[in-house]
Amino acid sequence: MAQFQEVLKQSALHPKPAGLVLQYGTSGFRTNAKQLDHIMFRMGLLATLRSKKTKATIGVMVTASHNPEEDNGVKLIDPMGEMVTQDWEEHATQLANADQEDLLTALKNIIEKEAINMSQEANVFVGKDTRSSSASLSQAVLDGVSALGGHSKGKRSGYLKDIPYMLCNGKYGEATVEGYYTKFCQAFIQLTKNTSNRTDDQKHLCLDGANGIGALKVREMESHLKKELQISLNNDGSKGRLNHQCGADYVKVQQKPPTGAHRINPGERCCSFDGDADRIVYYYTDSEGTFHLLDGDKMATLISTFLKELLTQAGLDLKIAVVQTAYANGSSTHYLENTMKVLVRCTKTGVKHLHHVAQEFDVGVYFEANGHGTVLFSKAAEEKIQQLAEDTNVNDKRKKAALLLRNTINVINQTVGDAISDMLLIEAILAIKGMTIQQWDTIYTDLPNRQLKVKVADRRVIDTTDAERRAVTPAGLQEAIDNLVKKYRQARSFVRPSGTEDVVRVYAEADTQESADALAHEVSLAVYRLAGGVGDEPKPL
Ligand code: G16
Repeated sequence: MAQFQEVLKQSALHPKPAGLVLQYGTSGFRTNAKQLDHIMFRMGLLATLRSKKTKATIGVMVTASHNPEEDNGVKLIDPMGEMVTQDWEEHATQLANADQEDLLTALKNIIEKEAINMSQEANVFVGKDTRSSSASLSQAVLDGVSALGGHSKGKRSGYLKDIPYMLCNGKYGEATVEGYYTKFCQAFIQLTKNTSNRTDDQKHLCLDGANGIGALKVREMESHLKKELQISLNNDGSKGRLNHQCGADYVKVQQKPPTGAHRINPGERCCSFDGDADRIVYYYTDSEGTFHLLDGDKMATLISTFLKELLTQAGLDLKIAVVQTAYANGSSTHYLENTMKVLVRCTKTGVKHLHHVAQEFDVGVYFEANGHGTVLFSKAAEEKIQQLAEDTNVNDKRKKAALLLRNTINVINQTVGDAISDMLLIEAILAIKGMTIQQWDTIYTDLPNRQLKVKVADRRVIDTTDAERRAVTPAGLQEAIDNLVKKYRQARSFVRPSGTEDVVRVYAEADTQESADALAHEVSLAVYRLAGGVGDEPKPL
């Protein structure tokens, strides 16, 4: 077949380094950009096969999100904006690791297993972030697409989150970047139009763009907001490096404000995006200069409280749930279950896992503590809300709640976590509730916590169960963690291999920051000693 000859010819230009083995992880392939050229070419091939199989457009995103500038990565996006299925993740790993001379066999195996009609047309959207390596790596993806005769919808340096949005072929609005801005900004303006006399201070938000693509897109979008939200944009990419001492991951893990931002006034509402703008965290400093973080858990609580109140006012009996991961602060889970009386489910790390669980409910609010998440509404829920909003026989209170719910749905990007849409949603809720960031923060108090990383020779020696809350291997590790946790009050800790970096992640929480720090350090030592730590032993904080 001529196509296979072309694959052979082109693949020689994108050779696989001998002995390199990479795994499709939490969010696709991620590693140093220098090791990724062959992976990109092969993902171009795979996306083309996936498009032939689904008879729909597939997305390929070239990004390493929160990771350092020198890294890069790639993930495949299915036609409705979701990550590809587990089977296709396995195909991706196999294709990525096939030796150069076995590439065609690996490709043919997938074609056979999936019964793909090779004469079917294929379309692939390719998007990239602002990393310097992204231009040539996305070209490698395009080479893969064209080698198998696929059509590419351009090497777009667009906002990555509009790719899942556009893949939905207009399900959520007009499928263009301009349509994206118009839809979300109009919904925001609709939602906030009856909020009484907000001052310019209340409309003001300080945003750290992590020197990434989100900053560029916020600049383009600003005029659509008609001054209803007034954004001071820092780390806009004009000088600083991507994610370097800024961005959502830095702020969340370091628990301090980003550098490169203007001096934050006490009580000023601030937020940070990550490098590809799929995460957002909020923060402020109080009058004593103490930093306060409002992460994904706080956002999930604010959003689910707001939605639950509206559903009650609208008299709609819809099942709402919040989906979290093991990183969720114990206080948030306690508040949601015991005060809010909302169903809470816990899944493995990775939005793809949370997304699937959230789909089981009428209204599924899902957020990772790192600020990655969104809200999903079932088709039936959307229809009920729509009917009520149009019903002329219901009382004003129910109707008002239904209209607010309808506009809330319109401000949410249900395809995937999207920092811009999450920001507009949070801003709208705070405006409607007339709430300051401090008032939002006092809904519940986080347990002090600490996240650390440990370098080990091979992080795959750690295997986990129970949504990553318990380690199964290596022997003795979970027992050691259990014994350490017993020494502290209100304590919890777990370890897991990262799916995006070559490290083991350690999380600990306890009644005081000193205890959380000490526990995190002791658990790190246990990982270092029992799971093959490399380099210096972890030091106390
Ligand atoms: C990705 C995933 C997130 C996950 C994060 C960290 O985020 O999309 O769901 O929480 O990686 O994963 P891990 O702890 O396995 O390294 P991003 O923002 O880097 O795409």
